[in-house]
Amino acid sequence: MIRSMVNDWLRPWMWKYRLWLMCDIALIAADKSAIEKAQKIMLGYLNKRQSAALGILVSALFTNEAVPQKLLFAEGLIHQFRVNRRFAAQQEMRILITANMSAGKSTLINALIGKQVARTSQEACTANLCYLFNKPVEDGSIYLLAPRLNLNATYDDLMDAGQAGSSDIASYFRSFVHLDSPSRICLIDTPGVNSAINREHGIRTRKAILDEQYDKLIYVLNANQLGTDEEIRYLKYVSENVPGDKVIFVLNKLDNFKSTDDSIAASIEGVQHDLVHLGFENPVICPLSAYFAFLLKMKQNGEPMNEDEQDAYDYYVKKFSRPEYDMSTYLDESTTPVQAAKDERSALAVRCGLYGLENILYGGSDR
Ligand SMILES: Nc1nc2c(ncn2[C@@H]2O[C@H](COP(=O)(O)OP(=O)(O)OP(=O)(O)O)[C@@H](O)[C@H]2O)c(=O)[nH]1
Ligand SMILES: [Mg+2]
Repeated sequence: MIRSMVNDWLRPWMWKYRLWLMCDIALIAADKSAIEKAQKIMLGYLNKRQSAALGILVSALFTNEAVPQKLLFAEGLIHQFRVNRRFAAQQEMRILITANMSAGKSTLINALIGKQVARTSQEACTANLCYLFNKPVEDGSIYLLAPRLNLNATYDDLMDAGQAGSSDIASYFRSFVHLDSPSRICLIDTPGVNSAINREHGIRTRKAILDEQYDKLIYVLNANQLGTDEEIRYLKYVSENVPGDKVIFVLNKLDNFKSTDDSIAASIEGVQHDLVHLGFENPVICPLSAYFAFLLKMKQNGEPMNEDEQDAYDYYVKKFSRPEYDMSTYLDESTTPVQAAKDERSALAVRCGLYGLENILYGGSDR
């Protein structure tokens, strides 16, 4: 491409084009040695003054200093290259999410990402592993990386890919926790382990627990269905095969609790007691409503909602304004947000438990 463009004597091009081309090459290649190789090829066609300008551009890509005045026309591209480079240099944090069927794994993933990317439903469940990667910037599109590359995947594309086999998706993660720069994160969605109809699901997930590389494992417990034999069997499996300090428990669907019949505090205490009994020494338990958290992110980002979602949202806003539904009060002190929430939605994110969980996952605590 360089040769065909630079070596075109019939089409004298403006000096800016040459430098834009270099920026494009840098953004695509990303790798320093490939960029230097491209620079070397280009130098073969340039005079001294032009070569110097190209050199200034290439060094501007690899510093964090202010973009030189002469290169301001390409500032956006240079800035993007720097952001991508910083992002790529980070260590990726991998988080595997597991549970029995319908505990809310996929809903939780959608809540963490702030978009409907994972299949959620009562009937059609997650059948294969799905890897979801954070992107360095919000560019408004969701990438499907595998099984087939699609740089603007629709909801249907994502669902079809998930049915066909394991899939790789990349999307910007819209987090409530403020970070100076986005982190490299990979969430791994897994099939529910206790499907009687699809025994394969449980086998796939158990294998993933053993074979996948991950820094944290989120175990989702359905608060409306605690202590089943299947749950206890699987908890034992996790406690025997995963180091305890990697595991974070999410006690989900607490929005279904009725203050007259159920006590969130007592539930957490019971779960804590049982987990210790099953071999988890000092379990971290995050109470949550993943569904409300998901709706809240949709609202926060101005995504359209259907009538049912809007009704559910209004109902939860009211319910979670009551003190006993403030999930942050049940969290360990080290994980509660330090700063007061700056607006109503952030306050709700704290109360529904999402903020506390994001804080534990992405920073803000020692865990
Ligand atoms: N009320 C309520 N419902 C929830 C919550 N989280 C998930 N659900 C519902 O529970 C059902 C199952 O949720 P999913 O997210 O698909 O569960 P899953 O664990 O991914 O299920 P499998 O992939 O089949 O194992 C869906 O109907 C969700 O809407 C929650 O916090 N509150
Ligand atoms: Mg699922």
